[in-house]
Amino acid sequence: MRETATEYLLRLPVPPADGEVMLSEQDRAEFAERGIVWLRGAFGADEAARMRRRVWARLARLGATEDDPASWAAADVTGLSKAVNRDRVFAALGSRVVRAAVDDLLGQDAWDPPREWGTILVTFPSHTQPWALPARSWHSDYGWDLDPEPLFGVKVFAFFAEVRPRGGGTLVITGSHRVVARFAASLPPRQPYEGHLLGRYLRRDDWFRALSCPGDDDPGRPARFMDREHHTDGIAVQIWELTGQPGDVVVTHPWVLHSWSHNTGNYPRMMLTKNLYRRGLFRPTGGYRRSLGPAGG
Ligand SMILES: O=C(O)CCC(=O)C(=O)O
Repeated sequence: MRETATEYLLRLPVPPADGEVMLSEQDRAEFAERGIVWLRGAFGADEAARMRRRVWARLARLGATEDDPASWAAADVTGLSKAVNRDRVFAALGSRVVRAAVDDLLGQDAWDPPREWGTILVTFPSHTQPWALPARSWHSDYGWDLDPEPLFGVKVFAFFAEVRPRGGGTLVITGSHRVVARFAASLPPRQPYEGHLLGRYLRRDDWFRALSCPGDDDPGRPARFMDREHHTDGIAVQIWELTGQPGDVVVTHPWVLHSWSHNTGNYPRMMLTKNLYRRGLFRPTGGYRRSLGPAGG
């Protein structure tokens, strides 16, 4: 086992000497430390506008129209993503910039661009209560039983409408991938996968315990978690709200814990998210391989 969780996750593929490199050294360091990389303007504003038009066309069938905010509350967006995400307008998320950044993180030719580029996340504004930090929904979409190296995937978030602070953008716990890695490294060999073990491990720390405590309606709660870092055994964690302009993309480490958030803004939150995996991770018989081995094959 390596000495620190940081070290555990630092080994990204070495960029090819002659190929295109999208991420700077600083981006790579930020990804290793905080688990997040920003790609501003990763696809076109015009492409984002086409995505919005596609979503509004579908929403119109549910009774919600863009120019009538009073019509938004009644629209049930369940199933919206499945209904439209195969539309080719969303393939714009797989832009040259995004693919090159994923190449930098997973390695060239180590992953297959997906057929569909995402789940569409729409949250209408609600002003019935003040914006609050959720307690219960923090999770990662990837199991902690995956081998951390080589990096087994990345989770991509994209904005196709402007998302302002408190406008429903996904909340992420920066640095949490390292906490998950440290947890995974602390387990005995062949530990059976039990989802609750990670939650139990996190709650040993006051900060994580307070975060997941329901009914904490202290108005200072968001500031406690979002305005400063907390150090848990030497790893800095902090909650960041993903905000951005149409065409911006955020790539996160697959173990970064995240949650939905309330939209107390004035426009629906419109984002896309896609979980990408290293090639060969899934078995043809179902489930994923716990380890791909040093060669990743
Ligand atoms: O609605 C959100 O922003 C959260 C999305 C999420 O939890 C996920 O994609 O796993």
